[in-house]
Amino acid sequence: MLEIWGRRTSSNVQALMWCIGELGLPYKRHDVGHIYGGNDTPEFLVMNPNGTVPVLRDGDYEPLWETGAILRYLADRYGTPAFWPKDSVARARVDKWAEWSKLNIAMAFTQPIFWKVVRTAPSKQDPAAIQAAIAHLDHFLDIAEVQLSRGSYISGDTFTLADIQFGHVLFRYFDIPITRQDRPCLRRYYDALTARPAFREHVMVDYEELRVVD
Ligand SMILES: N[C@@H](CCC(=O)N[C@@H](CS)C(=O)NCC(=O)O)C(=O)O
Repeated sequence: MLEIWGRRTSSNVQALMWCIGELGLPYKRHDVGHIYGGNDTPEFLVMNPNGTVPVLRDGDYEPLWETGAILRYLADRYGTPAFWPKDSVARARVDKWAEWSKLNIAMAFTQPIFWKVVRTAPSKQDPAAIQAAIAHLDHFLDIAEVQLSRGSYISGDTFTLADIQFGHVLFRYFDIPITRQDRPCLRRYYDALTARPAFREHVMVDYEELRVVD
């Protein structure tokens, strides 16, 4: 049985839970972090000295942190060869897009845009900084748009671990009030993700508990 520590509203927890859902694995999740607290206790810090979520424990093995590492562990141990190829070259193609997505999409969206729009009081928001962050993200979304014009998924024609790292921020990207350029392939891709039960359950999660108001 997998045990997960992390609140449903954490984007990294969402990536992990979506992966667990896609792989059909049984789990128990504890609400930890942000309004739930619990990530600064001695017990938690023994599992993860960073005090961040998610943390995953698989049976009696040592607890894991860093979402990218956890996703690779689950994919390697429980994923199909289509989701996480056995062949080094094919796997590197998936991993390349997964890493790129974490660094250039998820990290460029969550703190610089989502936090500044939702987790910052309107009176303290900086529209110019938000617009600059959107322009930065747009550059990488243009690359994604070209890639998605070539195949149904971010690393090709198959749903893989890279889609978890790329797609898990798209619900919020399309939901918050920001300027979005017209990208038909990205929109088609996102619409397809919203038909996946695990994406609906673990990613399309209400984020009102995070909102900061004046
Ligand atoms: N690099 C880490 C980042 C983990 C992280 O920053 N998690 C956030 C939530 S997305 C967190 O723990 N925030 C503190 C909290 O929720 O209290 C990873 O990818 O897992």
